[in-house]
Amino acid sequence: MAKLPDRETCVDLLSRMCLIRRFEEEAGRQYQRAKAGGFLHLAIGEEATIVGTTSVMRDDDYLIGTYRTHGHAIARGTPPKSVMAELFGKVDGTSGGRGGSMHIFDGERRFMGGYGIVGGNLPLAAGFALASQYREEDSVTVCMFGDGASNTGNFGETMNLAALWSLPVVFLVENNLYGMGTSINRHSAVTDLSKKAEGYGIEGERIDGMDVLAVRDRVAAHIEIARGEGRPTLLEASTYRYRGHSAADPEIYRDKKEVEEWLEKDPIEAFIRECGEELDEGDVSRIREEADETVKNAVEFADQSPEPSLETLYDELYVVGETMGWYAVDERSPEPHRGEYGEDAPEVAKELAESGAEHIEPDEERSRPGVRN
Ligand SMILES: Cc1ncc(C[n+]2csc(CCOP(=O)(O)OP(=O)(O)O)c2C)c(N)n1
Ligand SMILES: [Mg+2]
Repeated sequence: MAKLPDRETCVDLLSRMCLIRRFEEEAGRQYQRAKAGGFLHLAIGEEATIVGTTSVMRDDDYLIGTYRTHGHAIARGTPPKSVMAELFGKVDGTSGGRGGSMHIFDGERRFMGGYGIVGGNLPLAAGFALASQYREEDSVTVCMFGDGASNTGNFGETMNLAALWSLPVVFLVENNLYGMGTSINRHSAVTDLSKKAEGYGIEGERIDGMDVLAVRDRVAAHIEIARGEGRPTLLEASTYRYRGHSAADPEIYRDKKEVEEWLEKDPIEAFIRECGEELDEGDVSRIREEADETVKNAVEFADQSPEPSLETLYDELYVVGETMGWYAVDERSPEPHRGEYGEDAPEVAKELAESGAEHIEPDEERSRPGVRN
């Protein structure tokens, strides 16, 4: 068992885990109230894996995750009010309200998102690590993804190149036993996921993802390998999500008994027990009250933040006006919208088109199949 750190660190770890738990509970509630749209994936139960990992990362290290990453951003230091505002689709959200729950991003804190494509973040992680190597910087990339993602082609391709090119990246699979409604026994031929490292000639290790101190201890060791020796490794954290895959999950694929068994290993309760006399009841309730307060303020902030104005609809897009114009189909009103025709396109898009990208003239565009008039 890992050694208990000093009191200040214990308070910090517990505070972050409690904050994520409260945030996620409230996000679920706000989703039921239709304040947050799109999809919503909660990480309740996975707090020790998240906080244990971020607690041993340096500020200049990169973290990249999946669509279940409200907690990852918060653990990295993103203000919960900015994350809540993103869920609400408001301008003060981390992506200006354009990404929503699955696309939290905070470049300043090197939290590189937030991706909806299962396994899509792995090659990007290798890219960050390659950039660090190329620039001769000693920052490390930590890439967190699910057990389901470990079956994707991206996983194999990325592990191979990361190993071949000695990239400073820690691949951390958050094994919560399910990919949507499919249990690991039904989706992976090898269920000890750390063994998948062997085929790429790198080290793999399985850890207890419900134990924040164990996660801290082993992630720190793996980060050290990446930073000091420039070698990638694979860590598998055994964890569990207490809620459904997303907010709309009837959970017919697992027994209530299984959930109850895992509830006994609740990472927050387990850590409070482990802290023993280091933290008394007063400390714990103060930490919980602070989390309540922060989340309450986050909801108020998100509520008050304005929605992005309609005029900004086409802002931040890479391509405006030059391709088929699917973005211009707006069910709400029939007239042409900004960006629908080539002549509205900004200069840069025209330059791109002239240098080889497809440029369709308005008349031609309208006559193409599938293009709505
Ligand atoms: C490439 C791709 N295929 C399928 C999906 C649909 N999908 C969304 S989440 C998910 C399950 C992924 O499970 P896992 O990697 O274990 O992550 P978890 O949700 O458990 O955190 C699937 C199949 C997707 N988003 N992207
Ligand atoms: Mg999973």
